[in-house]
Amino acid sequence: MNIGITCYPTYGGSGIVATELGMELAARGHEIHFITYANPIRLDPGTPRIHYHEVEVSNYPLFQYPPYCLALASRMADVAEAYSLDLLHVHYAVPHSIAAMLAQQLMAPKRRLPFITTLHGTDITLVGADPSYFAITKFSIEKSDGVTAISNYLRQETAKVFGIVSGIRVITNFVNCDLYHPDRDKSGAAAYSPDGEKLLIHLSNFRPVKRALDCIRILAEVRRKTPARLLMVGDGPDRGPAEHLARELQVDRHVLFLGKQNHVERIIPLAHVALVPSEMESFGLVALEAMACGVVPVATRVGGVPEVVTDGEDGYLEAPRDIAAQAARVTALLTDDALHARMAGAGRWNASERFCAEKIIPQYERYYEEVVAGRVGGT
Ligand code: GMT
Repeated sequence: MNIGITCYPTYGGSGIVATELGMELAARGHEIHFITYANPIRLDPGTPRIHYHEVEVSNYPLFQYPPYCLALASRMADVAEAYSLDLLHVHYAVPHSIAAMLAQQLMAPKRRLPFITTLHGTDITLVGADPSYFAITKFSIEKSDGVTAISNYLRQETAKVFGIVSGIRVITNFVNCDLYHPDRDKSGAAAYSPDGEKLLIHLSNFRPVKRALDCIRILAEVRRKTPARLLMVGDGPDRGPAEHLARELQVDRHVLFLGKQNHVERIIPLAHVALVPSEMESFGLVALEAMACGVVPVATRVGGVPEVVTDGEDGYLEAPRDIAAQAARVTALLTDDALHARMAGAGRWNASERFCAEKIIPQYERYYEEVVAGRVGGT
């Protein structure tokens, strides 16, 4: 198939899922056309059957806000025509779904161009529910030829927020289990922990919803009981405040801020525990990536996370903001090797059995076929 994919190309789970989906589909023989304003961060443009079409937004003094959505819609229609796209698949409803709907209308005099919207979370729970975006987001979801949600939780939220009750297919996020795998001796950890302390890791876009500062608080608690170091991967608004808090709590020598990293699969397996203290997650991709790498997630019991992490079996779930409870779980995992090995093994097993790319990508392929054949109605 010839598939157009649009996503936010920056650091964020929805862009990562879209990029990895595109690369998996290309590996299975599809021609994949990314239509975005920048090269998605984890995309290797040299990959066979991967094409990248940049959306340029021209500016003019009259425009206080350059009309990105319009530029995206016309680029989508151009690419669809030039490369005979069978469908558009957009990740994150706002504004990609609206742009796809316009592209479809631009193409309508020539031929049918179906589009699928994948909902990732804040497009429904925050942005889409904002009164200024509510009606247009609901409209574009309803006009989509297919809609997928990354968890059952998000499908239920979409019903609650938008009253859209049918026609949403749950296709969960996935992980490439060959790329993300355990590193049993963790010898590379010495580069980050010369004294041999076990590593904790946090990866996010450092937005307030991720509660990156809680990771610093958890580390300070854990270090009262056992040595540990923390790797903070990513960047965003809470990075500065987290650095400040580390100095305040006098753990700054034990925290390394690594910034944005393109190959997290090389860093995650070096850690023992992944901290995912988010206020909200519709899925929790980082928890899954950690499990695939044999790193035990200590996460929060929010949104779709319980669909990924089984509490007490392959990770722990605690209430958001409960630093003492999360720190106690981390301490137990760092001080009890048998417990850690058992949970790390269960995580790797569950990640491969339930969320491996080989299991999930065919679900997208079947859905594409249904949508192209017109067998899936609008919502
Ligand atoms: O977290 C966000 O601000 C938006 C979005 C993103 O682009 O990173 O994250 C959502 O999509 C991820 C990938 O599907 C999920 O793993 C995250 O749980 C989800 N974030 C939220 O629901 C807060």
